[in-house]
Parts: sequence; C-alpha cells; structure tokens
Amino acid sequence: MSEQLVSYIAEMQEEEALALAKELLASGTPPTQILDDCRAAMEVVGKRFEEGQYFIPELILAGEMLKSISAEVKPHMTAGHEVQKGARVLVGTVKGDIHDIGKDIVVFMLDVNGFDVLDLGIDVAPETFVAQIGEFKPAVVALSGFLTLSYDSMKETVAAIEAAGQRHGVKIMIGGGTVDDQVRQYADADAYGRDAMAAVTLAKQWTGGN
Ligand code: B12
Repeated sequence: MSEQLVSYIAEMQEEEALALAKELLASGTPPTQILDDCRAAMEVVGKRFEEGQYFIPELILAGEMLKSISAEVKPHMTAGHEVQKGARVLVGTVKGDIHDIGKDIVVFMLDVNGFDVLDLGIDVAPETFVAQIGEFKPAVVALSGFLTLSYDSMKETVAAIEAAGQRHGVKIMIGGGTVDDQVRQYADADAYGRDAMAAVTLAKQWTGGN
C-alpha cells in the first residue's frame, strides 16, 4: 500500500495524487494495488464527511480524483491482454443511488477479462433492468450500490426480475460500499462480491470460464 497516495487523496491534493499514481504505474506497481489504495483513501474521506470535517464539495473532488486515477489505471489493465468477448453481463447502480466509481471499476475489470458488458449507468430502476434483461439476454446481472437505501432497491430489483419470470435465466450478484452477505440474503441475490476482482471470479464461475 502507498501511504502517500492514500494521504494525497484524503488531503484533497489532486495534482499530487494523480502524479504519484502515474509514477507508481510507471514503476510497475500492480494497478489493482493502486485501486485498493484509492478505496482506502475513500474510506478516510467518508469518515471525515461523517464527522463533519468534510462536506459535499470534498466528496465531489474525491470522486473526480478517483475517476482520473481509474482512467490512468485502465490501459495498464488491458495492456497485453487480447481477450475474446464472452458471456454477457448487465451492470448498473440501483435506483436512488448515483455512486458509480466502484461500478465503473467493476465494468472495466469485467471488460478486460473478456466479458461482453452492458452498463446501464446510475439510478437504474428495476423495470429498466427487467427490460434490458429481455433485450440484452445477459448470463449475469451485477447490481451496485453504496447507500444503505440501495439495499431496498437491490431487493426490489431482484423481486422485479423474479416477477418477470427471468430469475431462472440469470445469476445475480451485488456489491458496493457496505454490501455483505446479510444484504445478499435480504435482497435474495445469488452472491455478493467484495471488490471488482470478486465480480470477475463470480462471473467466470457462473459462465464456465471465458
Ligand atoms: C465519492 C462519494 C460521493 C460522490 C459520488 C461520485 C461518483 N461518481 O460516484 C458524490 C459527491 C456524488 C456523492 C453523493 C452522495 N453521497 Co457519497 N460518498 C462518496 C465516497 C467518499 C466514496 C465512494 C466511493 O466511490 N468509494 C470507492 C469505490 C471504489 O468503492 P465501492 O463503490 O465500494 O466499489 C468497490 C467494491 O465495493 C466493489 N463493487 C462495487 N459495485 C459492485 C457491484 C458488484 C456486483 C460487485 C461484485 C462488486 C462491486 O468493487 C469496487 C472496486 O473494488 C463515500 C465514502 C466511503 N466510505 O467510501 C461517500 C458515501 C457513500 N456517500 C454518502 C452520502 C450520504 C452521499 C449523499 C446522500 C450526500 C448528500 N447528502 O447529498 C449523496 C448521495 C446521492 C445519491 N442519491 O446517490 C454516505 C452513504 C451513507 C449511507 N450508508 O447510506 C457515504 C458512505 C459517506 C458517509 N460516510 O457518510 N458521494
């Protein structure tokens, strides 16, 4: 872990954070480690927001920093991996939630691992997932959410998929923020994944590789 990178992000030193991320990538630091550092930094930012030291502008700036760092990291993850597009995965941040940094990381990790990914974006209503399952015919549906209220949206989305008679045809995974196995049980999803790599592992298990 690069304590320095975590500290630059947590202290809102945008230029320094981006420069250091580039330097780490150039010196061969694994891209996934840089993403882990970003996540650790976001926890610090979140804590400071909860404690009233940071406000919405800091959350926005932190989000922007993560997006620029992710954009730098992405080409390093694809480098040298010629992949064949395989099984389909439908991804979206659930209704009421606009957090998409983690979802975007999941999307690109699935993408570089050969999955054919359709990203529905943020604040996606259950009926949109249902309609897109009908159109895109994915093998896996990935629901992302950071807010506590998104647990209910996840539950509603799974229920809508069930009610539409699509449940037997897809595997549903959930993740993001504080999602854990209890939320998985509550939402009646098939699995939860801790990070973007877990999303890839689950999708591979369910679709027989890639
Ligand atoms: C950046 C940020 C924002 C940005 C989001 C920018 C963006 N484009 O996403 C902005 C400023 C818009 C924002 C807004 C708000 N936010 Co905010 N935000 C954050 C912050 C600081 C970081 C979140 C983040 O991106 N983390 C990093 C990513 C990489 O982590 P991740 O999402 O967990 O993703 C990883 C894994 O979970 C996993 N994963 C993710 N999705 C999936 C899906 C599947 C299927 C799988 C397998 C895995 C997986 O893979 C990812 C990579 O490894 C957090 C604090 C924190 N603790 O992190 C607060 C936080 C999430 N926000 C919070 C709040 C309250 C809000 C607001 C309501 C504030 C307000 N009063 O307006 C609004 C919500 C608006 C809405 N309707 O959604 C609270 C949520 C509290 C709660 N329990 O509900 C937090 C926890 C801050 C806090 N401590 O109070 N926020």
